[in-house]
Amino acid sequence: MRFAGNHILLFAHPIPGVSCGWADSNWDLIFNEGNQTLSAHRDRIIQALDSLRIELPSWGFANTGTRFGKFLQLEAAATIEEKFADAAQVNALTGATPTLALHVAWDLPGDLRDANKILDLAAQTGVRAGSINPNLFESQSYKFGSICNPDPGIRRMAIDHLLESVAIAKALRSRDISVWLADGSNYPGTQSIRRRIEWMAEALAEVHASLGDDQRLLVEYKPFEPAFYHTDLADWGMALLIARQAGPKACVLVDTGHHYHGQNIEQIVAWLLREKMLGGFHFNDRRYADDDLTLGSIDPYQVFRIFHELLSDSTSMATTAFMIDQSHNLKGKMEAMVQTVCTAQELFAKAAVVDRERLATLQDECRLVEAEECLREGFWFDVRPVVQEWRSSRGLPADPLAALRASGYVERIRSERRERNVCSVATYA
Ligand code: PSV
Ligand code: MN
Repeated sequence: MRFAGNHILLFAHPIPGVSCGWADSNWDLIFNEGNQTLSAHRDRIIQALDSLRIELPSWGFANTGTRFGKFLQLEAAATIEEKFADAAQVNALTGATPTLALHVAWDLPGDLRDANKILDLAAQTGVRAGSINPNLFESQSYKFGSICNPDPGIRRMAIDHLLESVAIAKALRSRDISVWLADGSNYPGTQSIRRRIEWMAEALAEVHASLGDDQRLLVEYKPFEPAFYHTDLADWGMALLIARQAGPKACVLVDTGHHYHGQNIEQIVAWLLREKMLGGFHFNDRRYADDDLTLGSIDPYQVFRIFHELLSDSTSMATTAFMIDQSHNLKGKMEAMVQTVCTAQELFAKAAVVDRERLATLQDECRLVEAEECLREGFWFDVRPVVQEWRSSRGLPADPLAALRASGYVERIRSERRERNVCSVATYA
């Protein structure tokens, strides 16, 4: 077994001949206990890594930008073929990303007519279509909202797009349709918050009725942006209520970047799990607003705590979709995606280390410091050697980032896509 040096040192025998007043049998006991603990940690990590599948976003491989402009990357993907190829490369390096989330407007501009092409790409690359994301925010018609727009004609257009998205998901055998509404208003009094709730409820009920038996409607909330006064679906409470009203196949999607500062996201996760309403995550990190930074780059402890809540619920892994939602403007997109998947695996492995049975006892007995230390044991445990061992035993590169660099993949796609990318800035993704 290969464990990090620091853990072995913790349980090392004393230097022979140097007496510290302890019998050798005491050291043996500690040494054996230490080894047992390490072996339990290792088993938990291996099991956890086997169970973690992370979905990549097609838009994460494309040139995207801020509202101030784009900084182009010459290797960025522009076609759906390129997005699948890039996703397949990440999957080959990490072994953990078998699906690709698709945004209908960017990836299936021909709607259902493009489904066969996607199925062919999935067969060629080994990466399946993942969640289907309708686009209710880019059309000029949606200036005052989509399914919450006061104009019934525009609401109809938005609902039809949602129904088309469900049909696309059926054709692609995708379980999840992820709905994010940019709807809202910028000034008090300019829209009826209450009537818009009713329009939203009507629309989502109609869309829910069209879902297949195995399909789900994931409802994503966001407190602000693009709307700056009120957002129709602003937080997890609103998302929970509207999803409940839509029907039993609707649940909530938690985008980690979509919260006010100081909000306790793991508590939201715990509630949604209790209510059996957690459908999935959009992973990213942020310092200020919806910054699209790399998962765990700002606050890895929070991601760890979210994973700890998930692992405290025995059914969560089967029902939760783990998806990345990051558009990198400065980092290389391929590198950033591989780095994100590795970070998710490491933080998930750390959460797996927590001895939750012991933690429950300590919590019941209100042994506060011991309970906190029991949790922190996972966070501070260096999981990287076991994660590497897991990768090697599954035929994967031990260091996916180094393997990406060594593969020459980024250089190759840069030279293939360079000419086209230099002069194309038209679309968002
Ligand atoms: C909105 O900020 C969001 O999180 C939604 O999930 C969109 O589909 C995605 O970002 C687009 O980048
Ligand atoms: Mn999102």
